[in-house]
Amino acid sequence: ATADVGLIGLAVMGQNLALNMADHGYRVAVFNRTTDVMKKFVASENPPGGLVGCENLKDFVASIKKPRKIIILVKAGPAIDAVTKQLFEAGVEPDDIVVDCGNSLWTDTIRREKEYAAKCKFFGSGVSGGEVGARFGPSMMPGGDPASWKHLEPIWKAVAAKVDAQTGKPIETASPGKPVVGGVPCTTYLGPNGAGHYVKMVHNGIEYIDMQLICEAYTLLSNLLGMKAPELSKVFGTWNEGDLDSYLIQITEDILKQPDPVHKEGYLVDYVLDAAGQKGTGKWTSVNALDMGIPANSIAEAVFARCLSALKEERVEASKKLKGPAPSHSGNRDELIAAVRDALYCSKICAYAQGFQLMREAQKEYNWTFDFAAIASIFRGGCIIRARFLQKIMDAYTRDKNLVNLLLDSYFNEQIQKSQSNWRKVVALAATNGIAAPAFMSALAYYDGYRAERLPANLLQAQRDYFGAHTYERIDAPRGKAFHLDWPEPGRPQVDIVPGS
Ligand code: 2AM
Repeated sequence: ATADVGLIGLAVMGQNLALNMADHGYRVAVFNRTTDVMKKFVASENPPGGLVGCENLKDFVASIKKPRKIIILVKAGPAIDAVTKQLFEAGVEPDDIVVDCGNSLWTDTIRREKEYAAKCKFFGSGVSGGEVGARFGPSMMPGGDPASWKHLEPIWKAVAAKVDAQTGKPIETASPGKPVVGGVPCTTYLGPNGAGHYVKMVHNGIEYIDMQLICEAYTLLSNLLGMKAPELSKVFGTWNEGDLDSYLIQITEDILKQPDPVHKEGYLVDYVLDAAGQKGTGKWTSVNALDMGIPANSIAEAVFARCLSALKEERVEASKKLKGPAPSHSGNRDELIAAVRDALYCSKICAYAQGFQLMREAQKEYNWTFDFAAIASIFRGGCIIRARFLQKIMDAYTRDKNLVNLLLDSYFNEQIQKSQSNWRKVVALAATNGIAAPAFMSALAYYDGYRAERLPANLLQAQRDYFGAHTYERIDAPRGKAFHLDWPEPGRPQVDIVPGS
């Protein structure tokens, strides 16, 4: 056995992660169900640590030093179980560590760790950063048995993205065979069993809303100001130099100036069909929020926005029948651009507040102890939501590790105070001009709801008591004490009760 680590599943992510590890001097055994893919890969690449191409799982397992560290990067779902079971037949032993680096549902990871405990150490790790991230430094979100983590840690720290220790900015960038040296790695042990995959899921939920917010800024500016793609690209370019500096804003700038490869004129974005796809992590995040009763409404809104977009044919028909105002704007153009920027920033703060609130709740449910500053820290580089903003979140949780909600942090509170009138203006403009901006709107509703000392749930509780005798609590009685009124029949006169009796 000569390989330091093994990797199964040579699709894009698998190939790039294997090369990343080998760039750091690890000798990597590789296997793929379709052998040709493996052969082509091994024939075309020659990274410093070396690749050991294996045509069957027995050879693969035999080629890895013990305790074996085996990364699985196959399609999430039943394939993970299938491959894991094949590994047992191929000679994997109880001390070997099998790491699922895919986007698995965290409850599956919890189940697998238990189910396979006698046969291997099953470990889960989120990996974010797409193709380039996997190749030159992703954000890695490991969760599982702490003793196994000790074996994985050197590899994870080596391959993860690095940020500058002082500024928190991603260190750009490695090239094949020349990895980044130094810097703070974007990986940290998150907790036992499904903790890594849970955090990765919430990362993706945040990614959904981050993307949706950018799309809403884009649609507002293009509809209200008639701005075209290259002009919008410049706006995003400017935003990328300030608080909004992030990977997603940067790629938006690039996307918007991309000419269409088919037509001689025009821009690609204008030819892309407006029907969004999704693979499920945003939905899982939202379902989990509903299950736990945590208001992650903007994350869910971003998922629904994709669902609504996917009803393309239905929308085309509806657009002929359902009327609304025609968007127009007569005010100052630069002021509106600045207002949309502010709306985006405030909404983004709410989106992250929701994501972190979810993790806060989940840790109670699963007995994890999350270090939120560390989580923000590993989101600073490598992953899709990497942004200057994450440094601010890290600072907030460093100031107060028990911060109840990001909105309550002094920095974020101040940012919203500064920008909320613009945020409200933009939401109002969206409404009066008939432009759907669900993420901006729901984030504002979250903000206003969260800061409301009194919500209309008093009436709601009375309604519930009225039709279902569900009882209500009173503001002048201790919490938990239930009251019920024998409500009069609908339409009958009010029962004459003397207040206080
Ligand atoms: P393939 O090249 O043989 O299709 C992404 O789909 C990766 O997961 C690919 O490397 C694919 O292998 C692998 N994969 C998907 N389902 C699998 C399964 N049931 N067993 C093994 N590998 C699988």
